[in-house]
Amino acid sequence: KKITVVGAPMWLGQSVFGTQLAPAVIRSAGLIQSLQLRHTDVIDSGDLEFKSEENYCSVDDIRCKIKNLNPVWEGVELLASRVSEIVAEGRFPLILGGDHSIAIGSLAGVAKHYRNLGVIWYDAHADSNTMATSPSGNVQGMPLAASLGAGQSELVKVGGYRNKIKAEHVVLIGVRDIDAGEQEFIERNQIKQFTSEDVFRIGIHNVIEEAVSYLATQCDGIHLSFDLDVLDPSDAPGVGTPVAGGISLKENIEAMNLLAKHNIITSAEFVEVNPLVDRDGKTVKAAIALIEALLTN
Ligand code: DIR
Ligand code: MN
Ligand code: MN
Ligand code: MN
Repeated sequence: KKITVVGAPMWLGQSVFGTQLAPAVIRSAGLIQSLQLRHTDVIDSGDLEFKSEENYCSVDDIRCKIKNLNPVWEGVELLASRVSEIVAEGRFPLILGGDHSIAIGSLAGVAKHYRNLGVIWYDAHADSNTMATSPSGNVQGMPLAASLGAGQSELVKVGGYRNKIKAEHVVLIGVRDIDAGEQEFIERNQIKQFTSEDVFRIGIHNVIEEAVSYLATQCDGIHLSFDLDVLDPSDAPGVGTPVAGGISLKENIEAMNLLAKHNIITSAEFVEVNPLVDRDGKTVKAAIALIEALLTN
């Protein structure tokens, strides 16, 4: 694989300061060198420059319902352009978040190059809110809905087009904290999901095999969007919104190994690592181990 690593140091899609530091911390823990041991062609294209000041608009403005809409929107537009260039160069984009709002930009950049892009969305959450259903106003909780064409028009039209992906080409894995509005959205759009309970019940191996056979025949590429909060907080404490009852690092590494064996992932992002709330660098190390497992061949 020819890999280009790009950092998307965003934190304004949620409220806990620190996710913007993740790309630099993950690099200094040795990610690039480790990838270069496995692949002859790895480029580190550095971090995008995002605004870092919170931006609240006046309370009577409808756009206020979405926290930091303007700087998040500008950031994801920038990421969409960069990711699109990487794919156009025939390279594999490995995107380091940043909070999960960046997935709007990643998908906008990638999906342009595919007719039927599939998405495997690893998360404790469903990220399917719109400003109408969001309990928090955080864009972090909206990227899947926005990419499917639902929500605030700026976020829906990133990259200059809408509906990056189709609902039938999405698989959620590890979900266990879904808001009422999200549940309704998932049912209405018939999005395939494997909850953390499903993973415990049928095993991660079967979950991945089912997800792969569900997507492989229909999709010409598959983007992996990996929110570290899918892991159990004991293995990944360094995230802004930890949820108990998650999947172990060991099982997630097994999942990445299986995806690598199938050789079907064409782009990937690892998001929501927050070094400021991490313990002993556990979450940073987990992210690196997952990336290494995914990108072994
Ligand atoms: C919640 C939390 N559903 C929200 N979402 C998170 O704010 O919309 N996603 N933390 O990763
Ligand atoms: Mn998420
Ligand atoms: Mn999450
Ligand atoms: Mn189809």
